Amino acid sequence: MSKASNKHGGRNVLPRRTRKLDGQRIGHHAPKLMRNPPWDFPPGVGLQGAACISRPSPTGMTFCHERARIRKWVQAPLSGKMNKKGWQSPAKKSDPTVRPDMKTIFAAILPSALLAAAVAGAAQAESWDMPVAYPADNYQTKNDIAFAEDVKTCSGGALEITVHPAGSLFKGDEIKRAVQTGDAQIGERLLSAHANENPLFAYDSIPFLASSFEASDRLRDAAAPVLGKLLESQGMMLLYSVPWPAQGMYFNKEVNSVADMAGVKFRAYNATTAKVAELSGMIPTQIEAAELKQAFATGVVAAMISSGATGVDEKIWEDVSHFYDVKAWLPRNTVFVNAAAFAALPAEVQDCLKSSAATAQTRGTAEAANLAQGFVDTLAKNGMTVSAGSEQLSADMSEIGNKMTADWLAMTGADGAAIIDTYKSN
Ligand code: PCA
Repeated sequence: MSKASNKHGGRNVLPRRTRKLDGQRIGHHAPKLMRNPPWDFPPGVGLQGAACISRPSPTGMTFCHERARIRKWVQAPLSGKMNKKGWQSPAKKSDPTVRPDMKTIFAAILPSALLAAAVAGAAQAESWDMPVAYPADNYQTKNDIAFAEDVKTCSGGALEITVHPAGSLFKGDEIKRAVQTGDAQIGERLLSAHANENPLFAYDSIPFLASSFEASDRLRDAAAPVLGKLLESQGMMLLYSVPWPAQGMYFNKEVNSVADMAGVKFRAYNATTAKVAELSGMIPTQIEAAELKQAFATGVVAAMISSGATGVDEKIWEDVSHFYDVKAWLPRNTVFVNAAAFAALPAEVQDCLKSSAATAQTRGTAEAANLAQGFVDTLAKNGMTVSAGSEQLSADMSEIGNKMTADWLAMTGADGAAIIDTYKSN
């Protein structure tokens, strides 16, 4: 594997989300299609493994996807029960930019026997897209895939969720907005990365507040009502969250105190990590996991705070030499659903989604705890110097942590205080 390569190989094979209906930019699988107008959908189906379809959504996006998925989208209007954003509603024949009549499409792309079966099935089945930011073989993503399988089973096939790993459908920093607007029905996101929008999203990234899996679960429960309300106010519903192992510090040199960090270029994944960097004299740049390997390989950054899990995902020993297991906090990936898409489900499918979410939360948390030490061992086995860090480093970091906790409490007011009080009293 070359230095710049990473585990996000799927990005080369999975179709990429396309940018805009104005048509100048399009997923690399289907350059031909935009030379034809969007109503030339059937020829697009003939492209290698992918096709594009324009959806008259408020954001005016064109999507490219594997043919099977496109067929499902095309079927969706027949079910008449997709989300309320309008992009799934039946095409208006008078508007040439909208999809052609269903029968025309099916006649062009499916043999008639298959057509009959597909139309019959479309009356019940609902297909959802679940964009996630992390690689397909990361335990978080595997847990999401198991969740999707559970949902398919307990809904008797009425709801099928397709997990799109490694930012392949929406990039990490676009996922929350995509679910909010209904461009995706469900998604997983490191919500703390949206703390600039509301600092409450960073409840899981307060340094040294909850540094064990057990404490992290208690903090999650304490925060759930506030976080649930916050997501609700944005048109979404909280489903489940799974922690990352405790966060340590990666450097390409020995570091024994904050003074040793001065001037180092640092990869941040949220406002908290950026703040730690600033308070330690480093230079932060926010970089999604999918771009992380390249950023290290090309020298854009030389340090980060993350878990052993991400270090192993990215074969980080090819880029840095030291891991300090300071166990600063356990950030979470949170799974949430578009509220209108959820409301449109039959009651029994809603129940199925919720119970599968509860199972996923328990299963994912147990998996994180099981794997945590192994990740750190793998870093060491691959030649990295792994330690808990010097006393000076601990003292410096806890001083930074105290300041950041006070800042967070000041920014979040009564809601933040309620989370901490409930957490501490449980
Ligand atoms: N890995 C993720 C977030 C926290 C973690 O351990 C990342 O570095 O992007």
